Amino acid sequence: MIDLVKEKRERAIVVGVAAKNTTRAQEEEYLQELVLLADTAGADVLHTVLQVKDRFDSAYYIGKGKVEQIAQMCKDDDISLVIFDDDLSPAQVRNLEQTIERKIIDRSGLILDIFASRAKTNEAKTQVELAQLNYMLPRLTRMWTHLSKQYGGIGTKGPGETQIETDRRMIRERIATLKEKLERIATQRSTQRKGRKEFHNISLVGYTNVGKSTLLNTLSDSNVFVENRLFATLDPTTRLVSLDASTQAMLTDTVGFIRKLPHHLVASFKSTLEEVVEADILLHVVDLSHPQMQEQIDVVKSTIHDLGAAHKPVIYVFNKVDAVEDRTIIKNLQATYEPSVFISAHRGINILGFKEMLVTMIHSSFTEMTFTVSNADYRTISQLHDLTEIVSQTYDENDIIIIARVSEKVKERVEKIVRSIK
Ligand SMILES: Nc1nc2c(ncn2[C@@H]2O[C@H](COP(=O)(O)OP(=O)(O)OP(=O)(O)O)[C@@H](O)[C@H]2O)c(=O)[nH]1
Ligand SMILES: [Mg+2]
Repeated sequence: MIDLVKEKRERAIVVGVAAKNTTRAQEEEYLQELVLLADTAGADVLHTVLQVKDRFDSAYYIGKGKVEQIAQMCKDDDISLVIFDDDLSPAQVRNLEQTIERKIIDRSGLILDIFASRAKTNEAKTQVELAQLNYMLPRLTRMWTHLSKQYGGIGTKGPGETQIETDRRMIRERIATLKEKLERIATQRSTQRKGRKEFHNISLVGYTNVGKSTLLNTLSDSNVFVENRLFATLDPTTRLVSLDASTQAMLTDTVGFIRKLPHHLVASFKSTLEEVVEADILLHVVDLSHPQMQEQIDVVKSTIHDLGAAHKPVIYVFNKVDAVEDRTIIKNLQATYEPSVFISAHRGINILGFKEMLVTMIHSSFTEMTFTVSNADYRTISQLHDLTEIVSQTYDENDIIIIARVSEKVKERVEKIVRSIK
């Protein structure tokens, strides 16, 4: 894979259509996000083209007149790449390439490209390659291959030239191999997760760039990569976090969500995203200062729903409170989102209050139990210490009476231990 940072930056145009369900203002915001994505991928956007149209053109996505206008802009300004905000059909890509004679890429292709250049671990690389091959399969046209060779750069990384040139059967074989590999990795991951079972597992979820990794760093005093760019994090990171003197939890930071996340990517990242599904509590981190905050919340909620995790307890963590002046926003959000907390992960504002809220939520799932154990039964005593949170221990002649808080997670195991005492 090529490192984008060292590569020459491409010159690009972004194109969007405000069709029936989208207003012009909304599409303008979407295009701004697309410009950020392009920047992350290593392209400088010189022009933004927005067309208001009842529906998408089936042959060109935009009107033919606009296509010709873009072709001219490409010649005038030495543009190498044209990025479209919606997914294009293979036929649309072909038609656009023929008229514009530049590389054409859609939003999904661009996101896949960013993932390809950012993937570091074996698992992430495998997941991205699988998603890319699935995305490419219907788009394998001669023109596409020809153009990718001619221009290189964005949209041509990942599985590599040789695979693009091979026939579809070989790609399908490669897809099957990658799937098998991912299944093996998923098994390993689930074994690792079992090892963390007695801890409370908490997942950070949220739109990209809202401050999830910053929050993980603040809570765990660690140094996870943080950047003011989309998709800084791809691989899940887990840290043991102390919430108060007696409560610890495993906190997992994972990939951020975005609107129109390519479904191949979601499918490929299933094992990574399973971290979310397996968590006991979700922290839905929101960037309070973002103009599209509401839509970002909705995108994340629907992604959580798609992952089958909608039933999990959620705390809405409104971050970047330092960047917002209007306090009435906070009052309104408090009424709508419950439970919620307002913090600045970066500046460390209200982190203590947030930890208290988390501890309360964890403790609400605890039951207090009393155990009478023989003084000499070291094994049971030590097991209870490992699995529960001890409230008190009193001694009589032969026994210890232990009062402890037992979480739902370990209740079954503790009950089994108690049965073996009797
Ligand atoms: N003003 C302000 N900026 C913050 C705060 N927390 C994080 N940021 C900034 O927001 C940007 C994104 O932070 P990250 O922690 O990388 O966000 P993320 O959600 O992990 O992003 P991805 O991994 O890309 O999905 C960085 O520039 C942070 O410095 C905060 O409390 N206030
Ligand atoms: Mg991150």
